[in-house]
Amino acid sequence: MNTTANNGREFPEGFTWGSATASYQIEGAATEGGRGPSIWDTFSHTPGKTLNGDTGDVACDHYHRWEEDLGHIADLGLDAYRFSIAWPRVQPGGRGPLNPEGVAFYSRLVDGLLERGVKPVATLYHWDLPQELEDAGGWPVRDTAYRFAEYAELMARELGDRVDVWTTLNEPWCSAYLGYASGVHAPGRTEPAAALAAVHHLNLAHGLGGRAIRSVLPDAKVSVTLNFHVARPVDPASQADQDAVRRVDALANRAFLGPLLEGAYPEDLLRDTASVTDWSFVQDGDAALIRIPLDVLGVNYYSTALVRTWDGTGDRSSADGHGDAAGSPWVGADDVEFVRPPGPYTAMGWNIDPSGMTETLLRLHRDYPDVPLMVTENGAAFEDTVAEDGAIHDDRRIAYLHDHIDAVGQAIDAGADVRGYFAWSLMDNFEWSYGYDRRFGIIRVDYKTGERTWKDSAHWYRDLVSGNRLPETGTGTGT
Ligand code: GBH
Repeated sequence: MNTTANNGREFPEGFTWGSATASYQIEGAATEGGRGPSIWDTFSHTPGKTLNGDTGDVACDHYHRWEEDLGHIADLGLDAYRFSIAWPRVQPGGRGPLNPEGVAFYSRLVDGLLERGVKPVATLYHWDLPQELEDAGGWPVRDTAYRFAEYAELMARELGDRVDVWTTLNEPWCSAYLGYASGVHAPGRTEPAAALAAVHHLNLAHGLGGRAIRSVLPDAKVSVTLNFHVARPVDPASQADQDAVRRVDALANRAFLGPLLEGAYPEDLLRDTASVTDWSFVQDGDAALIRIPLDVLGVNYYSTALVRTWDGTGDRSSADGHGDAAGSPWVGADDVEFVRPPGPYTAMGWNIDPSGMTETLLRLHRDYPDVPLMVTENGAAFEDTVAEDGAIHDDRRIAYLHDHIDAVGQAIDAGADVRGYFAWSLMDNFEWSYGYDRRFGIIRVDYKTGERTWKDSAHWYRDLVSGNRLPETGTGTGT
């Protein structure tokens, strides 16, 4: 809360410190224990879809090494651990009865966390849709939302009373626009209208899923995690550039905040996308189904964007961070140009701009003052080098985490109700279309041996967590 010159920054008592992972990125064991295929199995096994053809078949082998990983979580002293449940592991075809062997895996994990005094924060959907549901149409199809609600209810029955926070979806922006518009994520479709239908059915899945959880557990804490885009205009004085900012905000942020928290899609979003779809997939009554009370809103934050309206002349830059995708994720915003923002950058090519974290938290606090916030992901990939003695001096990651946690502290000082912070990620893992090439972990994973090694950032984070205090500076320069 208070900043003192030399002692760094104290966080409010009871502030939750955690770290996060996701099922497909760490578990491996893709065909074991009765697990069915997900869209990410299909996608990653399709030539050309991921860097080096990497797949999540083995990943960090967390499915077998979960107990060792619990040990690291306990040694870090984390208050909470955010993980996701692989839908195709517990309900292989996305419908029908649960697979007891899959459920048992998560049950053991949750019990293991509780035994170590760590709160389980479970996400029901972190992108691994059962392939059979995609074969039936995927998220552009309304029935998928009902299948999700059924799955959510079954899991609430199995783990409900032991899970501290239930998160319905992780980053529906990615599921909808990267999965169905740009096609750089599974299932790799490039159909703009379908992407907007996916936006709606993901929102509907949240509402139906949250209601299903509460039907089993009336006091369950229900949340959803969104990834926020902070877009800034190239020329703040330009009306056209300001309009580009508004359109990005509508597609990326308000397409979710509107229905989830205000009960309607923004008018400007409907107007901006009118040439793509008439939104007839939105049925009477959906608004009421989607808007359910949120116990906490999860915020994932990584970087900012710089945008302008392309005037149609000169070379168009495409700094969307996803290379030469077949399509654009920015449905109906073809003339919005993403300009490479000033650095420094992480190994993802994303710019480092902690001010966007403070801005996001304060905006959400201003617009939804009654909704507690939790930073459910923040972190950075860098090219880590292993020193001769085996140490990993990841100063730049420490600096990144330091500066972003400080930015969270600034938002708290300014009045935002932020309850916790989760570092992405507990360990290096399958970074989606970038495979194993990009490392976000505070713990290194040797993919040949499976060995886990704490990076300097893990030691640094453990000290921070134990003191509930951010030291004045991180080591390194952040460049
Ligand atoms: C999260 O996605 C995921 O939840 C997690 O699974 C993943 O491993 C992690 O972050 C790291 O990628 O295009 O240059 O403007 C984050 C996805 C990252 C997508 C930031 C939008 C904007 C950067 N988002 N990105 S840029």
